[in-house]
Amino acid sequence: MPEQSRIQLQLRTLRDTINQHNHRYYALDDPDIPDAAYDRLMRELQDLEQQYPQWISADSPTQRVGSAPLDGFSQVTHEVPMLSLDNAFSGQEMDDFDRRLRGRLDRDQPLHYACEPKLDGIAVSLLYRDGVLERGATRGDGAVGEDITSNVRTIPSIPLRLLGDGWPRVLEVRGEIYMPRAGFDAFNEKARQQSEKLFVNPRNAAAGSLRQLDSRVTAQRPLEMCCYGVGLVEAYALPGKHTEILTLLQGWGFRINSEMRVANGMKDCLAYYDYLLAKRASLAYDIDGIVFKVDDIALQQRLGFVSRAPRWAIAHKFPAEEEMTTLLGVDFQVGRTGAITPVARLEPVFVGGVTVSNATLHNSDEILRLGVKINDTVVVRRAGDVIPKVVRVVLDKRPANASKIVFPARCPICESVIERLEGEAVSRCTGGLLCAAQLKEGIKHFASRKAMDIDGLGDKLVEQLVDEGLITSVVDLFSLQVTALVGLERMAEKSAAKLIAALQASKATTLPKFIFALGIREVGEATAVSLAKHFTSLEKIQQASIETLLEVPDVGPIVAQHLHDFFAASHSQQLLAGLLSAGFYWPAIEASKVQPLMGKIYVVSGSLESMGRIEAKERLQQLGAKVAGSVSAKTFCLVAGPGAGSKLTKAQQLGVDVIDETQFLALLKQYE
Ligand code: D41
Repeated sequence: MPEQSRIQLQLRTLRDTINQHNHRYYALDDPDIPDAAYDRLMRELQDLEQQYPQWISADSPTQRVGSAPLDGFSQVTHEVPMLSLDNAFSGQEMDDFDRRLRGRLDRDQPLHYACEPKLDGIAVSLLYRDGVLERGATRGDGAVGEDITSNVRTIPSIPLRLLGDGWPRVLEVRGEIYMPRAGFDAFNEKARQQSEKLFVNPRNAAAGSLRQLDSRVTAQRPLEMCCYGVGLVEAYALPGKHTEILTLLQGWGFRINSEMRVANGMKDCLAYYDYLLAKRASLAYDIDGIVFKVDDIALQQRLGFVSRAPRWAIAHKFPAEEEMTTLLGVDFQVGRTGAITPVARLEPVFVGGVTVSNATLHNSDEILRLGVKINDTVVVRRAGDVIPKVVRVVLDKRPANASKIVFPARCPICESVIERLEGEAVSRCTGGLLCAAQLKEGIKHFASRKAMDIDGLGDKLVEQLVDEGLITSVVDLFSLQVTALVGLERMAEKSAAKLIAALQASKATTLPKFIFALGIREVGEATAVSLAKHFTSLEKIQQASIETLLEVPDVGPIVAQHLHDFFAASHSQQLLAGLLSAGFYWPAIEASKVQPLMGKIYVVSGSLESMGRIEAKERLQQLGAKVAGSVSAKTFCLVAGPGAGSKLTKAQQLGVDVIDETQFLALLKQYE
């Protein structure tokens, strides 16, 4: 094929593909590929068109951002076009942007930039005449949008009448309508209970809600609006800075983003980017980057715009939280309690800032819900530090060789039968401690920091010890000899002797840690502490009936049953006898000891100078407090060191008491 027609074909194919995605995204609120993949297609088309400007067609998707308005809403022509934003995907591209602007302005000094989180919502225009909301419209393609007045009127953060006075006769405010995450989760949860269709993400939920022809439906949706600029303004001298204009709008009753800052120069901008990227997961709403705008309006005017985007603004995109990749296969992992977790093996993909090659598929119901097959193209999501998961299948890309995922009937490790109890989502291997996988996980748990804290007994070593047949239970750990250990990978005489000393040292423990280390189902650290306090001795816990177990605070019927089953099983009795004869001991617990913080829930967050978080937690527990992992309305007090982050924000939002390290130490001292 001649070069010329090859390129034209490539252009046409790209445009067709993008148009199809546009239709699904804007019109159907049902995107089939992640935003990042879409952005890449657009970039590819833009690059190609830049090389061959003679073949740019008027109907190319690069020539309008957005899609045509739907039937049912009347059209609105924006008197001042709503521009689009250029993107930058790296610090390098940001530096290039800044250099370009300063070059154009012939300026050496740093520029002041307004920094705003880029909300992932729907851009809208609100028109006020004599202070009264007259019309709300979507951005549409920037030139023509849809009249959604009756829908925007239902949104509480949009003033129907401006506050104060002295506003321009005609004022067009522009901003983003979005659905905060909490509202989205609640909405989807309700839809799920009523077996209705779920929204893929908050952005599509916001778009779908705004596109309702019946505004009573829109009124039920938790939408918010945050403004980022003005359009048409008649007979009014606006302030000379973008940030001052937004502050003025705030005074008239609009919401502006509380994270907005002014940065002096590109270095500041990049620091702000890092700051907000770290905060991203704890924000109440989704953002997909930062918008940087030259703050000085006179400079904005000098810079002007190219095609449909201002030269003076740019969106620095965050790493995408969703990406597409191929499902290569599924492994079935066996956990400590025998729970079988299907894990997707993926073609490695960069998502949420790291390369991901495994993602959880949770359980067999989830595989059914997703309708996923091996060799499918799937969307993987990794947000914050949350473990990556497969969120949906791209059915359009299903290959001919897609094959069904078969959930095994027998344990892949020990071949015991896998069972799934009625009413439970989890399938379990019935092999118990005869299953090498459960044994390994149980030993890892026993040795872990919050349990027996055995230095030098890491996961890899536990696996070797079991695989080599050196141990068949935790009790065997305590009769290991240096001679048996030497010869294992990375195990010289010195480290073997150290490990044996650490095993020896671990025998001096506390009753709660000992109970926790046993790995009884549903018995976490907090429950172990409650049990120890209530019964004060191991014998009494072992002998307790279900009724007496239920008297313990935090112990419900399920936990009581698990405890009872555990202590009734002969292998548990052997385990306990073995550990006690190996020499485990703990200080007696005085039943009558006063517990001044009894019933109070504390949370410890951030770093403390005088002790680690684990010690801080233990000191609080000794005083009777319960220590939780996250802040909720039930939290009595948050002990916050530097870096307390989202827990601190949450505590402040909920009005929970917060104390710093000095106050914390004073509290401990008071009860010494
Ligand atoms: O938060 C946003 N999504 C946002 C979007 C923002 N904070 N600022 C924006 N500024 C502009 C310009 C500079 C063109 C006035 C925008 C958008 N535009 C925008 N939203 C959708 C298309 C363009």
